Amino acid sequence: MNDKKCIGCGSILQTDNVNKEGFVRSNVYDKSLYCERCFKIKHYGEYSVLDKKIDTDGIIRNINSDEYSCVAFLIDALNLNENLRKYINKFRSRKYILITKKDILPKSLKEKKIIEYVRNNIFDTDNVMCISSVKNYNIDAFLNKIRKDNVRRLYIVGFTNSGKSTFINHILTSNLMSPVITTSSIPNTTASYITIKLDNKLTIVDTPGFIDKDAIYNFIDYKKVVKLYPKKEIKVKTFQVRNGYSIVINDILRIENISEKSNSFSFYMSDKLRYEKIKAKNDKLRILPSVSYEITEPTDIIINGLGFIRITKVGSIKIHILDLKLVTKRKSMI
Ligand SMILES: Nc1nc2c(ncn2[C@@H]2O[C@H](COP(=O)(O)OP(=O)(O)OP(=O)(O)O)[C@@H](O)[C@H]2O)c(=O)[nH]1
Ligand SMILES: [Mg+2]
Repeated sequence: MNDKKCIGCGSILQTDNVNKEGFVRSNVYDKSLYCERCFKIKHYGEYSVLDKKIDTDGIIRNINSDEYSCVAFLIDALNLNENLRKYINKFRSRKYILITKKDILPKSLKEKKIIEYVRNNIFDTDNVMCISSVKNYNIDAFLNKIRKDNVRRLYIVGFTNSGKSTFINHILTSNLMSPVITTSSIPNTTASYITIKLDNKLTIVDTPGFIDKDAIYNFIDYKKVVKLYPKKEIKVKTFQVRNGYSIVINDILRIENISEKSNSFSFYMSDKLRYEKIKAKNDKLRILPSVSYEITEPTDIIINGLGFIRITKVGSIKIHILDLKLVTKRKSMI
């Protein structure tokens, strides 16, 4: 069999194994542009998680060995944290950092602050921008920039679900090409490289997203995660929390004010989550692993893949959560 590829996810089409990437029924192989998984995602929104381990180091090695490569590292605006630094630093080529999904951020989170945070804590470059594919924000500005920089081949990389394929579809549309790449809110949508020659000067390559072991989709069912991820501008929920009181979110986390003075917790997360204020004597989720933080300045507690909690006042807090790896903190960006 030759190596005809699925135009939606980049897998080589095959007719042998229904559970492996790139499967199509043999009677439709000749006329298929998409594998069965992509076809279903596109037409029925049906979720099935790809049975394939993404070889992050292999992808990085490949890109590093391409002398014409430049990299656009896409970061979901809700997942900005310092752990990203070590991934970005693995790429040797020229790097552009794009913070995606600007449209879901509340207006109070200023672009200037986000860029400042990235430059100070993740990677210091002039080439940082916030974008939104949904709102067509800064996409043309970015394309103009890379054309001016004479970029020949741009690899779009980053963690799964950061919006790489959606971004490329958007570029395709604005270049009067069809937005054929499959996108979805489940992890691992793109399975292999998808190379698109925009014109004689510029080629863009979509890549499979890296899997973040410490993100929420590893700890709760994918279908639930899809529902818990904000789709439109976040409406921040703020609670005044007295000593001993906690806010519980679904069966995911409990955050407790353990200092004498009351504090204010603001949740930059989906409004589909269930928030509940409870008293100290209520043991809900106390069984989960916990971590305490001393808050000495306005701080964001990031729950990887879900959003973050802004804490404004000095004091101590305790978080019980499905897994402690989900939690990181940073100086508040607001
Ligand atoms: N609100 C909003 N959602 C976006 C934006 N870009 C992408 N998304 C959503 O984010 C989810 C993931 O998008 P994809 O483009 O499939 O992400 P990806 O990085 O290609 O993911 P993998 O192929 O798994 O690595 C989808 O539900 C998209 O609709 C954006 O600009 N704004
Ligand atoms: Mg993709």
